[in-house]
Amino acid sequence: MGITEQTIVEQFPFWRAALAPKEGLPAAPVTVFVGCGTSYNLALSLAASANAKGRAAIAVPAREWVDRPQSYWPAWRQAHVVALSRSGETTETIAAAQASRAAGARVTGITCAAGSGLAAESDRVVFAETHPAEGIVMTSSASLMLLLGLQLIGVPVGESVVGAAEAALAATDRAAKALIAGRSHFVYLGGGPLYGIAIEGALKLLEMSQTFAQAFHPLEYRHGPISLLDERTVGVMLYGDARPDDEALLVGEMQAKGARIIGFGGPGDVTIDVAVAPEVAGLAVLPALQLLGERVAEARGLDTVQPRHLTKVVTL
Ligand code: F1P
Repeated sequence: MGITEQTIVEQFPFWRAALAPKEGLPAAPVTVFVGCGTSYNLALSLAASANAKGRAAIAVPAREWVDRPQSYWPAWRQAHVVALSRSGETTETIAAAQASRAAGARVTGITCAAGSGLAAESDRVVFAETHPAEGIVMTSSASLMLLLGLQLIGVPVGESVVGAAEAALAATDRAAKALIAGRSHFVYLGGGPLYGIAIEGALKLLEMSQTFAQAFHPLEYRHGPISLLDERTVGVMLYGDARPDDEALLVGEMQAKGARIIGFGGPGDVTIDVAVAPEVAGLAVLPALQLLGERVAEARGLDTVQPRHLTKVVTL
């Protein structure tokens, strides 16, 4: 087993260590989740989850929040900012925390690096210890920061989620080889909090395997992007709780046009059970999506420890 795969399959003890309940985020007119790359994808998912819990929230790429916060929220100085960064050293994310505080906003940092630059720029730091072997590709830390973020917005995360994630990972691994054989175009579909998770699944796959991957809200896919679908396509459907029947119809349409589908929580050529409350479904499927990237890379003979053009931390 390669090092990246180890950080995926061995992440669950770190989840269990992070389960202790946390004090929630302070009240604010708006909560702004910022980050870069994977951390931004997590921000997207968390903002959707926060809104569903009654906390007005948006997600903004860290550099956008530095350069033009007024484009994202008119009363941006009144925001509570939650900055996510595994390394705590990404220049744009530190700058977002600094700019927020300079404008009078308070900042909560979510990180896997307690003594980092982000920690120094945060009013409160929420930290989880991650797999020590994690390298350039963010795996275990992504799941952990999502877990922490869910706790901070009041979503209960318990042992049952950990078990469900382990089961989804194992089931995905059993299905992966046959599912991806001969396929080179991957489409991830998810709505609400699962949209950020779909984007993260696509990012993981393209970072690890240099394979074309895109993500869409499920029914948006029919409005143009479906023109690329053919017998080279794998569809990854993250079924939501709002309109699973419509999502299943879309899956049928995609299959009829040649796609092979892995359905998390609903029908496909392969179905992966996601036996958890909808508000933690994204967390439960994330390790399985990480492993899918690893399996595609493996099939292409690519090294996921040194992915092309990528570094662990992006600084300016
Ligand atoms: C953000 C990030 C990662 C990506 C790569 C470069 O890092 O974009 O998502 O995998 O390693 O940096 P961080 O701010 O979460 O440390």
